[in-house]
Amino acid sequence: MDKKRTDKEKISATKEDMQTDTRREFIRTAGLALIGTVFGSRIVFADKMPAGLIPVAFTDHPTGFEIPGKHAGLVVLNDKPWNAETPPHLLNDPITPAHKFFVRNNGLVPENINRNNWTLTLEGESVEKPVTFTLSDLKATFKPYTYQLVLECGGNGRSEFNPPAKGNQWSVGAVGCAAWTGVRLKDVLEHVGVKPDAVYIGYYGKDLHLSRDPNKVVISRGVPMHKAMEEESLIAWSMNGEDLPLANGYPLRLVFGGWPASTSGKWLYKIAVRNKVHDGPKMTGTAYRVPCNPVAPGQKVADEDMCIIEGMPVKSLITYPKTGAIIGAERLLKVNGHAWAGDLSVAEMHISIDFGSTWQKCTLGPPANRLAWQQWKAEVKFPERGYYEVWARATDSRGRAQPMVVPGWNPKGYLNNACHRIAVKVK
Ligand SMILES: Nc1nc2c(c(=O)[nH]1)N[C@H]1C(S)=C(S)[C@@H](COP(=O)(O)O)O[C@H]1N2
Ligand SMILES: [Mo]
Repeated sequence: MDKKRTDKEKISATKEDMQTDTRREFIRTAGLALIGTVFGSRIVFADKMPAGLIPVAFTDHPTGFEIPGKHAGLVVLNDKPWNAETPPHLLNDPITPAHKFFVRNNGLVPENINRNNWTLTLEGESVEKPVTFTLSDLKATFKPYTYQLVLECGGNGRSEFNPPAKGNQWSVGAVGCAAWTGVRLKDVLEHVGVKPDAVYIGYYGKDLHLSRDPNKVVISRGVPMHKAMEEESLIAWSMNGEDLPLANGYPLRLVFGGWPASTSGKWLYKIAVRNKVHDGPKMTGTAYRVPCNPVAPGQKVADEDMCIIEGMPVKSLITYPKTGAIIGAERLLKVNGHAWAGDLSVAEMHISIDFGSTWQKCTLGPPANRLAWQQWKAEVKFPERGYYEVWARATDSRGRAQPMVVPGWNPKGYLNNACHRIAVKVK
């Protein structure tokens, strides 16, 4: 990177720029493709490489900025608002520690939070009567539950779409699975009384609009009643047995496992029970909506042909080893990671070392509870020295597998569940 660039400029240098750079670099050194080498290593299955595939060894990018209280290895995409993703090798724990949990903020973190006077109000056309709880009311009135739930940003993987989609250029790390403790939204809704015409809930959080205009709502999304009424849908005050981190919604947030994490409202102070699909900011247009039917890349899509994203698609990560691993003469590698599938579970897990020509079945564990991610592992034997990629592919309980290439283009670059790839060099 140009030494003359200021820190500010560096922050705004998006993944997009870097990828374009790496792509250009790859094309400039196109001899590589012919010789079939990467960083001095022969690409062993070069004959199996899909045309135009950029070796994953070229797509790494540096970090350099930090969010208070978060692991220094998180990749900060933006510092106003804070947006940071977790590189896959830092997601190796079965339960993601708070300091490694990704951050996606649309506005500014609220200031001067006092948990002692924090309240949550239930209101809207479809509640019997508005009710306000203090945090201690909530804890005293309802039974607490703890579930391990996957939160994944709907835009995770956005950086791979072409034509590029605007927004944070997430690679694969806008995901985590923590143990959340709170009360069931269902119990609270049943307690306050919901009218038969209730369709949706919508949340309101205390974060500030980037303009600092207190009248502007940053984001207000929600879920249909059937998701709101699931046992695992929580109003949570704790992550992994401790207070929520400030960046992740302290002191109170919603958690809807398996749905776009944008439904899991942070700094929660109000829930509206609606008699129609909630219409807060980021519920309409191209926000968290995708074409109901596939479209050609770059195509304009009419508003009525866009559908709200609900359960996230099946996906997996290789969390060990880190991409770029060098293997010795034993040519043996233990690989492991997680797999998840929105509202479903993961039925099978496979890996490939020959660009998807053949697949090897992995050992796959059960989820700790519904909507938690599952751990998988495998042992790979490489046939000879050279450059390889390990690709991981999960299949959900309905038989749908991850695509090897980026799936259906959509205007905002959501739902990229392509196979995760890591680079491996065998010495
Ligand atoms: N109040 C509020 N809630 C929010 C957001 C926000 O900007 N403000 N961002 C949403 C989005 S888009 C995502 S992906 C998740 C991210 O949760 P995390 O920061 O705890 O990882 O929070 C969601 N809840
Ligand atoms: Mo998100």
